[in-house]
Order: sequence, then structure tokens, then C-alpha cells
Amino acid sequence: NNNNNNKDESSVFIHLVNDHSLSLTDDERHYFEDEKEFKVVIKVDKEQLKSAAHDDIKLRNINSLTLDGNGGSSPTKDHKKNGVSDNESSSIAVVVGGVDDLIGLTHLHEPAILHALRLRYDSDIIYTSTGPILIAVNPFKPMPTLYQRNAMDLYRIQGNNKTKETRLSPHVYQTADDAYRQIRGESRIEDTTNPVDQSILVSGESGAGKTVTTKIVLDYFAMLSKKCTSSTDDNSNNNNNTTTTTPRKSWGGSVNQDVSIEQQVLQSNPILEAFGNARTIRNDNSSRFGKYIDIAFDHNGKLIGASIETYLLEKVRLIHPAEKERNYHIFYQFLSSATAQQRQEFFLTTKTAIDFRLLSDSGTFDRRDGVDDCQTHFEMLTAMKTIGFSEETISSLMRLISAILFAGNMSFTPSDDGESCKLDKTKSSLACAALLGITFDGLSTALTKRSIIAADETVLKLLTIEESGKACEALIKAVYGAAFDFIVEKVNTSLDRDPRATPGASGSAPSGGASIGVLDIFGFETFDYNSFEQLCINYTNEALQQQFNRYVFKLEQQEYEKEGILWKFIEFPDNQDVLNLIDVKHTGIMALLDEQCILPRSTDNKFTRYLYARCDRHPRFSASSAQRVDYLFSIEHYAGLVEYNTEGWLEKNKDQLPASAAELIKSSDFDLLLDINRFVRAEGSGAGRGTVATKSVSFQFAKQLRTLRSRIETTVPHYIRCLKPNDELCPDYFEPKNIVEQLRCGGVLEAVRVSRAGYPTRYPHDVFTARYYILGNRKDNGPAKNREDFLALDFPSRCAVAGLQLGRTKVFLRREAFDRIEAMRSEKFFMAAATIQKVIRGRQ
Ligand code: AD9
Ligand code: MG
Repeated sequence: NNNNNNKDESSVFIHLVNDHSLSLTDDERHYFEDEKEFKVVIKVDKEQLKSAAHDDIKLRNINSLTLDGNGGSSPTKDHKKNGVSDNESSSIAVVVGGVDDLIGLTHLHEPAILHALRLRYDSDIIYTSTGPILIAVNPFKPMPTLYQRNAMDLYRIQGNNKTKETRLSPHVYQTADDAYRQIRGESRIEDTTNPVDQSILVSGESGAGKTVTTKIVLDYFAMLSKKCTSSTDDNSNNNNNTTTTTPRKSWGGSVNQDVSIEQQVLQSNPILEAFGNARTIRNDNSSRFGKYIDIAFDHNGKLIGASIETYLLEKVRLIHPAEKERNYHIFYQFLSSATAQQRQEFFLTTKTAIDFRLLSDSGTFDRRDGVDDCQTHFEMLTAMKTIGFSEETISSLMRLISAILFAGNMSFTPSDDGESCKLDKTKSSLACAALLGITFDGLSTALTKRSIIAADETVLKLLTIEESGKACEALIKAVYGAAFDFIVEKVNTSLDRDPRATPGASGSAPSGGASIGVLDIFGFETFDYNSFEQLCINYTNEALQQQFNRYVFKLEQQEYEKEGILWKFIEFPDNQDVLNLIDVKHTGIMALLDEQCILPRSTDNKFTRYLYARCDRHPRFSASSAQRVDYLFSIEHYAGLVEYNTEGWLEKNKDQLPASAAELIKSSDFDLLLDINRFVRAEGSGAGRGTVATKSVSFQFAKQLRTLRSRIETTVPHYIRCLKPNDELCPDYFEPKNIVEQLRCGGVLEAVRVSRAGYPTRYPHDVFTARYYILGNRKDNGPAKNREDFLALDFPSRCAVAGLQLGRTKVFLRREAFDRIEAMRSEKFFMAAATIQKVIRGRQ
């Protein structure tokens, strides 16, 4: 390839490294078929090539390599921002593909990992394994060949047959396929201690590619599912076409019968993204909520349903989108796409985004990524119809969106003494009241007065202009939040698995089936200004990190020690103390915050002083005298020190709608508003001390997080760490500082160390021999029950497999050993099958 197009050159090179010719176009395939002896000319700096670690270079499929200082194509990539000269970058091109699994690096340290990732990235290889983790570096450009249908097929076909020679490059499809194979029992050993359910935990900072990765995973599962015959097809026995999707059977609710469940699962995305994503400085399509989607499969591997749990929708954005950011996509989408009739009915005839304060305050209206709001809106509407939203529900949601926009434009006028205020009768407030199905007077009273129950008497307290403004903001947040919850519920109803396939308790997979959960959740955050949201986010990451630590470090080491196999002890970080600082009952920061929220006259400052008094001696907590002046404190997280500012925490934690506004909603004649009212968390509903605390954001979130953690606990986890190579969101620009930081936050380095030294696959002796007896010499002995039995089996292949250790009750295998032994087994079976066939044919 000498066409002076560096992009083509590097992609061809990838194919060379992957002898499976992954995703070759027809032209490329033709080229390779015709050219048995092809020559690759790559401009290379010989000195650099010499100094590259030996195992960084795999040139096994290149028949002839010309090392030519001047030859080859000149790089066209823009590395200038990176401070890398053209000369350097051309030498990098040779060393692609080196280490598919960083565990294979000779020198395992931060610079080596960074170097390997960079080399691969510069050659458009964005996926790299590090033991149990898949690292995905965001390319910030389309990578069509990587996600072609035939790439999916290749990863499916590869199955367990992964010898060193035939193994495909790491890929999200690979991770998804691993999980899928395990639920199908294709690679899971029938060990009852091993969970059947799987989880794929995707993490990374904002803009790193979590949501895109999640979609790639879902696409893959949808493709696999479509290839299967469903269990209902089994019964009816009338569908032999395994590639067509079966229409869903109805089980009540408004389910769209003509659309496959796979399609519906995929279509949940545009809906949730319209209402839960926004342009931020870090990502043009940033998810402002966390999401765990549990996908259920039947015993045939057919996708039969899904459920989505969402976490912490960011509500502060509704009121104050920051400069250079936008509010939720849905507002802009709807305003750009509303029909003439909708404009008429919802008072929008002449309105555009600039007319609404909630949208205009940030001064940013468009999406930088060139995505068209009209087009996205159209896709969302299609998705809603696919999922089964009725025309009426869709229209009602748009009415609610319009009401919220007008609510943001409402204004109040203070009384002369400043003690009270009134709602201005403007076009906006009238429109808002009409759209919410309430009277203007009702709206005005609800926002400017508060009823206080004192000694069996209800007293109406007049609110100041600030208090009324807050009540209005609370109304906007409560209504939007409730609409979001309503949408998630509606999506879940549609995706709910067929109850006829679910004999067991709800939440468990149907008999013979299993589920795979995919988590797309905010990564660790540390900004100049960190608030309550960052504490919740970092708390989540601490919890997930602990689970990760436990999985990778503790379990590994304990198991090795218990089994008495040779194992170099590695210290692992444990962050239980940080979790205690945040969430331990009664004395954790969350509990202290809840306690202060109950007290009638508490303030953010009082809460902070209380925090200083109660947490001061905790080793992970600090507050210098300078910090105390500004009501700040710091926590030493696993990923570093973060300083938090406690301003507004009480209100954020309560996040409740004033009782009068909640009562107002109940008086509405707008059906949707009445319906979503059940999701509104109102002040004072249910009296007594406990109520505020048990409804608080921190309490609810901690509860959700506990459920999530126990759910993940019952699965085999698969980890994907997304990395963002630069803050400019541009392609071909690798900023090492950013990557190192993210590797640290993701605990990647430690994981590499452990997995490299570790034995990721292990079987009880009997299970091992039952599976691999075909490789042994004495097949008549049956499965070995213990160590002596096992040794007596005369297992020649055992000796041939480097990286196998015999523990007290189990056989331990390094990853390569497992792949090798699996390949040997497949080969034996293939030969056995061929022999049988021959014999049968001979008889015929
Ligand atoms: V946030 O925490 O929700 O703000 P994510 O979800 O981590 O963030 P997202 O998946 O939205 O990031 O990716 C950000 C952008 O990176 C996308 O809009 C794409 O433009 C780009 N991206 C991410 N992954 C890929 C990929 N595999 N191929 C091409 C990608 N582009
Ligand atoms: Mg996202």
C-alpha cells in the first residue's frame, strides 16, 4: 500500500496483525487473496525500532517488510498538538498491535502501559486488554470497519477457540461474547459456586465513551439474539427462519406487538437520551444520569426482556445550565420540531429556544457535534412509538415540556415591605398554568404561600420573593424528574420479560435462562468546585472500586493461598474506610447530612461545622483552618484528594416539592400530571421525624447503590474502562497526562499487576478431568475426585501446558494455558467427530 494515505495504511496494517482479516472490505480482501507476497513499506526510524521492547512488535503476518527511511507514505495525521513530529509518528506505525493484552508487556509499569496504549491508538487500535479489563480509548471519529456486521460474526465464531495464533484483537464484542458464552454455558464450567448471571461494568470519565460502548454491547446482544430461536418458537415449532425476529407476545400494557424485543431494547436509548442527556463542556451528548440495564435471555440465548434502573438524574441543570452547556436535549429538539398544531396548542407559535430563560441563560443553543435536533427528535418519536408510547402520551409529554419552559419564565414582584410577593400575571405564567391544567390563582397561591401546621391550626405563611423563586424551581425539578421516572417506568413495562417464561421470583432469570447487566455510570469526578453531586458520584465509584478490588485482588489472593499454590503476594488497596466515612449508619457524612436536614433551622454552614466536629479524626477526612473559613472539606479518595464545597447541600439533599405545590398538582385536570404525581417527592407527606431522612436524595441513592452492589455481587463481572485521550474531543490526539490520570482513577495499573501474576481460570479437579479427559491417557478412570486421583490420571497434556498449577481442590490455569487447552480439546472433538463420520460412512 503506497497510496500516500496514512489512514488506509494503518488500517491495512491492522488487518495484517489480525490474521483473521477482520472487517476487510471486498476490495481489500481481493487484494490479499491475489497478492501472496505483498510488500509493506513503512517509514521507520530504525533506532526507535531497535529500542522498542521485543514484545511490542508482532510482525508475524507480514511477508516482507521494507525498512526504508524515506519510503512509504507520509503520515497525514495531525500530531502537532501532541508535540510529536511526523518522523516520530511514522516510526510508531510499525509497532502497532504489539500487545493485545498489557499483561504481556515485559516491563509492567505506568510508562510501558502508556506507551503501548499510545502506539496502538496512533494506529487506530482503540481496544486493549489488561487481564480482566478491556481498555477502550475513545477515537472521537467514526470507526466503521470496527463495528461491521462481519466483525460481530468473527467474534461470535471465534468462541472458545482462542489460541495465540488465532485470537482476535480485544474488542467490546469480545467482552460481550465472553459474557454471553458464560450464560449459555459455552465456556462456564458447571461449578455451582460460579454465578450464571453476568455484568459488564463500563466506567470512565465524562466523554470517555461509556454510553457509546454500552450501545455497542447492546447491538451485539441484539444480533446474537436475532440468530436464536426463542423458546416460544420452540413450542409453536413454526419458525425455522432463525435470522428473522419474532414479534413479541403481549402480556398486558401497551406493548407494540409488531416490533421485536431486540429492537425495543435498542430503542430505549434515544428516549432516555432525549430526556437525560445534555451538551456539557466535556461531552456534547453527556448522560446526566447513571443506568444499569439488565438484559434477560432464555435458555436458547434469545433476548426476552430487559429492565432499566437509573441513578441520580442531574436536576440542577434544569434551572442553571452552566455557560457553554445546554439544558436537556428534549427542550431544543421539541422547539425545533413541534408541529403547527402543537405550537398553537402549547402557546409556542413564535417561540424559539432564545425566548426561554431555562435555555437562553447559558447562551448556548446548538450541539457542537453537528447532530441535528430535528433529526434526533424524529428518532426519539420513532423510538417512543416502537416502545409503545401512545400518541396521546407523547403529546402530553411535549405539553409538560412546554409548561416547564414557561414556568422558567415566570416572575414575582415583591411587596413593599419585602416580606411577601406575588406571581406576575404574564403570558408565561398564564401559559404555564393552562398547560399544567391548573388555575392561575392556584399556581400563584402554591408558589407564594406556605401552609404551616402549628398546634392543630393551619397557618398560611407568605413567602419572600427568594422563597417563591425556590418553590418555582422545586416545581420545575419535581415535574421534570417525575416525567423522567415515568418514562423509565413506561420503557420498563414494555421491555418487561414475558412472565410465562419466568417461573421464579421476579427479578430472577427464567428457568434455564440468565441475565447480563450493563452498567453505564458516571466515573470519578474531581473539579475545581465539587459539590453534593460529586460526593454522590465519587461515593458510587468508591463502591464500585471496592467491588473491583475485591474481585480482582482479594478473592484472587485468598483463593491462591487457600489452595496452596505458588503466589507472590501483592498488596492491594482497600477503600472500606472511605466508604465508612461516607455511608456508615449514624456517623457517615450522608447520615450527618440527613440528620441536619431534619432539624428545623439548620443551614449548610451548621452542617459543615457538625461535620468538622464528627469526622475530624477520620484519616481520610481533612479540613484545614483555611478550608474551614469557606466551609470546605476534603476526602482522600482512592483516586486522590477531592475538596468539597458544602454550599446548598441541605436543599439538594432534601430535593422536595413544597407541600402547597404538591397539593396543586393533585388539583390538576391534566391526566399525565396526575399520573406522574406518584413520582413526586413532596414535603410533609407523612408526618414524623423519619420522613425527611428516608426521602432524602442521599438516603434513596445509598439504598439504590446497595441494591446495585448486591446485584453485581451475584454476577460474574466484566470490566470495560473507557479512556478519553484529550479534553478537546478531537481525533488523533493522545494526551499522556490525561490517560495516566484515568488509568490511576480506574485502578488499571494494579489490576494489570495482579492478573498478570494470577491464574484467572480454575476448576475443581473432577470438573477439570470431566472436561478435559479427552486429552489424558487413561480415559477409563473417570473424573478425579481429589488431588491424588488427579495425579494418578497420567495427564500428559498437563505437563505440556505451561501455566497450570495444581491446587488442593482445584486446577489453576493462566489465561494462555486455558486458551491452549480449550483449543486442544476442540481439536480432539473435531477429530473424534470426523472419525465417527468416517465409520458411519464406511458402514453405509
Ligand atoms: V458521559 O459521562 O455520559 O458525559 P460517556 O458516556 O462516557 O460520557 P459517550 O459515550 O457519550 O461518553 O462518548 C462521547 C463521544 O465520544 C461520542 O458522542 C462519540 O462522538 C465519541 N465516541 C465514543 N466512543 C466512540 C467509538 N467507539 N467510536 C467513535 C466514539 N466515537
Ligand atoms: Mg454517557
